[in-house]
Amino acid sequence: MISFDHGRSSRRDLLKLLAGSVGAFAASDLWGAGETITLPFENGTRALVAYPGKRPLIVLTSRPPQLETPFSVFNEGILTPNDAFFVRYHLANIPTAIDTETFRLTIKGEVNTPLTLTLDDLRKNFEAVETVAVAQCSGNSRGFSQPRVGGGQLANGAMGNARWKGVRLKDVLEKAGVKASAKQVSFDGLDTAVMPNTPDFVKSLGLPHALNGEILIAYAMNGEDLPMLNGFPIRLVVPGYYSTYWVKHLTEISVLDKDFDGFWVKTAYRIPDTPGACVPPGTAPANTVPINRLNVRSFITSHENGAKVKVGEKVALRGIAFDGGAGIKEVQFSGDGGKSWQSATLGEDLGRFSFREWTLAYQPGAKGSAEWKVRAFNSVGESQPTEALWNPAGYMRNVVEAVKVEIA
Ligand SMILES: Nc1nc2c(c(=O)[nH]1)N[C@H]1C(S)=C(S)[C@@H](COP(=O)(O)O)O[C@H]1N2
Ligand SMILES: [Mo]
Repeated sequence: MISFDHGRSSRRDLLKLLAGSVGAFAASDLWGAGETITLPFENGTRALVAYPGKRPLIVLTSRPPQLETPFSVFNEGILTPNDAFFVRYHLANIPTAIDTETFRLTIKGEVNTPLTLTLDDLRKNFEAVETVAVAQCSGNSRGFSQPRVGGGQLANGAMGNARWKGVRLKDVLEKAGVKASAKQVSFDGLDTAVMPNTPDFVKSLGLPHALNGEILIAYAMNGEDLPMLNGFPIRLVVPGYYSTYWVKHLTEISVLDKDFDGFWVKTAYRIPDTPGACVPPGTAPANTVPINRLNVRSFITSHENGAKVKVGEKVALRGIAFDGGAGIKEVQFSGDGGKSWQSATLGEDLGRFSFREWTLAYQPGAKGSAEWKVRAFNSVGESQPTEALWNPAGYMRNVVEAVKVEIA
């Protein structure tokens, strides 16, 4: 047995263990650990705890683990380090040990040849491909919703950008031979619910999407095995789509001859079927659709609320922008709360699904409090709203953000 040790992973390890069983982290232990962080909304105080393979992250819940990335991490680089990548689960029975010899991925349903693949089969019999892509939880930034909404009260750290390596879902489905009757494809991971009546976490995609060649069955993240908490040994990567579809510990793919009607697609993770996926605050939508593509977002990462800068000195501003795959075309900065805007310089292009770095040398003109804002535009002209849009689940927040700074 080999204990799970971040960064020292090896494909030859027969059994991966999540060292120091996650179940052993009781809420009292978390608070006992001492270190906390306060997110900028009511009831925003959280413990910072280092789970196995992770540096101290913001604990939203401990069973199952839901960990948010401290925002300062996004200023470290354009790829989010594996040990800082956020963690989200729905069901408490999560895998903490995986035998890589006996692990299997099955492909069944409306296919000519059902497949049962080992991890070696995936690595040896299919072309390896890499994509840099942002995983963002549908509820990222939900804690800022006004009026407040139910669900995990997240600040802006339920997102991350990684270089994913694996095989194309398309290639695997084509090897199985998709029948003409196929309509949708569903994806199940190893985690299970505690109570028998809790629906298993299963997600689905339409067949054309599943076959578009962009979706990966990923076995590596930033050049290493996936961290256990991010889906070891394989997960789905659906570039441009909210990470609710990125099923972790993927073990079963079913090709269906009808629309999937499981709870996590039919009932949960739905957005108002309106432009901007919003409704008047406090109201319910008449019609909903499954959440899908990321909208445009941008952030200042070099400065956080309360930062102090000197008048007359050039400030090195830096941040990130991303969208659902059209690609970021322009980022603009405002030093005066949104009255005037200037273009920032875009950094290296790691592909249309990645964070895009932006930088700007900016010289504040006058002393006093200032509101710095940033907004992005993608290649099809979409941008961000100046006032926050609202929906009952607090999904898809992408308002133009403001950072309050003091210029002395
Ligand atoms: N097996 C499994 N996969 C899952 C989930 C889950 O609960 N179980 N949650 C999904 C949701 S809602 C999100 S936001 C992402 C989070 O991915 P991460 O934990 O690697 O950050 O995983 C997705 N895949
Ligand atoms: Mo999510």
